[in-house]
Amino acid sequence: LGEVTILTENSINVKDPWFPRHAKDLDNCNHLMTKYEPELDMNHPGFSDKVYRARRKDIANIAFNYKYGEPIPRIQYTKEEQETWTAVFKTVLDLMPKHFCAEYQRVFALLQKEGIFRPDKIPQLEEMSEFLRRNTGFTLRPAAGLLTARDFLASLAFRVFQSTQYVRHQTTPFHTPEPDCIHELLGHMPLLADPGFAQFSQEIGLASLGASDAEIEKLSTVYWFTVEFGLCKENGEIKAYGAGLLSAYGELLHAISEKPEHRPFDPNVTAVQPYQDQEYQPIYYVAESFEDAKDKFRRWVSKMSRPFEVRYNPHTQRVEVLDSV
Ligand code: NLE
Ligand code: FE2
Repeated sequence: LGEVTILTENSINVKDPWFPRHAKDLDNCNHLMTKYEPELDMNHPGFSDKVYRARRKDIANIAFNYKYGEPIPRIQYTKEEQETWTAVFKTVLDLMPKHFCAEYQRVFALLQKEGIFRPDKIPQLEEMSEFLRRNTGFTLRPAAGLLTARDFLASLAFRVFQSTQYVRHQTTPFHTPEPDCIHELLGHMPLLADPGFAQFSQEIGLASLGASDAEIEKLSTVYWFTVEFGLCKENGEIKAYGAGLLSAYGELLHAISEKPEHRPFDPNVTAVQPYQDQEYQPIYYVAESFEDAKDKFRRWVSKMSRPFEVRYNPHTQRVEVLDSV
C-alpha cells in the first residue's frame, strides 16, 4: 500500500494543504463554476445566440491561455458591446451622486480624469490593472467566467483580482446574474483602488488560504454580503458599496428602497446567512464604515480553526506561512 495521507471529509490535507504560495501559482487557480455558462444554461440570454456564444469562447480562451506576468491581451469590443457599456455607464452617472459611497466617487473621478472611464469606450483590463497597481498594488488577471470560491478568494490574498473580460448579452444591459467586465469595471475596480477597501479584500483572501470547505463557504458568504452587495452608512444615510449594486441599476434601487430588510453587518451572523444569486437579494447588511467592517471581520476571522497563520510579503509576492498558533 502507498502512503497514508490525512484528509478531511472534503479531501483537504489538513496537515499540509495545497494553496498558492506565490502570485505565479494563481496560474493553477482558474477552476470554473459551470452554472451560468451560456452553452449549458437554457435560461442564459445568450443560449440561443450562436454569435454570442462564439464570442464568449474566444474571450474565454484568452483567460485559459494567460500566464502570470504577461500583459492582458486587448479586446476589440464590438459596436453592440460598446453600446451596452454606454447604457450602464450612464445609469452610474445618474445614481452615483446620491447613492454610491464616497470612496467610490473619489476614485471614479480619478478614472475619468485619467481618461480610463469614458461613456463611449470599454476600458481594457490591462490599463485598469496598471491604474490599480499604482494606487493599491492590486493587479488583474483575466478569468473565463465565474470561478470557484476557493480559487477566487485565494487570488485576493495576493492583491490579484480575477476579472472576466466578456460583455453581458445586449438584451440584458441592466442586470445579469453572472459577472461580466462591465460589472467588474464599474462595480469592483474603483473600490479596489481605495486603500482601506483593498486591504479588507486582501484579508478575506488571506483568511481563505488552506481553510476548510465549510470555512470557504462562510468567507464567500461574507464576501457576497459585503464586496458584492454591501451597504454602508455615511453621515446617517445609507450608501451602496457592493459591486453587484453599483453595476446593476435595478437592484441598486431595490436595495435602498423599503422592500428588502436591512441588518447591521456582523460577520458571525452574516457568514451563515443563506443567499441566492438568481434574483434581487431580500436582505442586505449595512456596515458602519469600511474601518468598522474590517475590525469586525478581523475579530471574527481570528476564531477560525486554521492551525497556522499566513502573511503576505509584497516584495516577493509570496505568502509566508507562520508557525502554528
Ligand atoms: N447583478 C450584477 C450586474 O448586473 O452587474 C452582477 C453580479 C455578479 C455577482
Ligand atoms: Fe463581483
